[in-house]
Amino acid sequence: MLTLYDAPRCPYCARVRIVLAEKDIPHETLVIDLANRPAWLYEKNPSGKVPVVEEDGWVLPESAVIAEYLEERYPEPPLLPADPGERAVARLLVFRHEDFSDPYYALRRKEADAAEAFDEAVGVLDAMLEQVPYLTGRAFGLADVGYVPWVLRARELMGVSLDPFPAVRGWLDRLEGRPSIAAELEVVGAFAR
Ligand SMILES: N[C@@H](CCC(=O)N[C@@H](CS)C(=O)NCC(=O)O)C(=O)O
Repeated sequence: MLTLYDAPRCPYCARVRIVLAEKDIPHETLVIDLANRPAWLYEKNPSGKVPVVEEDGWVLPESAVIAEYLEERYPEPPLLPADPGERAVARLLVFRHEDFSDPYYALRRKEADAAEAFDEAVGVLDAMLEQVPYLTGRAFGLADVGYVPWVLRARELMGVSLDPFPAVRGWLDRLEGRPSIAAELEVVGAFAR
């Protein structure tokens, strides 16, 4: 049985929750209180961060690596395109996620000019989504999973308006129709209340 060491607020954990839900992978969840972290977490991940997954005593940290592991270990339904070039482009987006998350965290820290910088980063996604329905390309997949937790939190918790970004809004509408993302929206809503 796979165990996810999880924190509901954590968007990196959300990536793993979404992949587990999409693939309907049997698992148990152990919620970690990040404000009062158990010492044993550092044995599983020296950085002390979540998410971490564990399967039969084997542990793996890092959300993007976990997502790829789950994709290979549980290939159905696929979350990467069949075409190697399209797979590479989806991976590139996840690899460059900090181009998006850096302005997101700057906005969360209320740094000067952060709102403009974050809008610019959302604008980059909007331009991509004018060309293709999903960040992963023609179908939903790991690049969408890689970004949606931050976009949901920006909209729901940080008051970011997506009105100027119709392609992002259309993408979110499509994603919110998926049970995995609807469940994540519930998680975010629970700590917004
Ligand atoms: N690169 C890591 C980042 C994970 C991460 O930053 N998790 C946060 C919670 S959202 C955490 O555990 N923070 C505790 C800390 O930084 O000490 C991943 O993708 O899994």
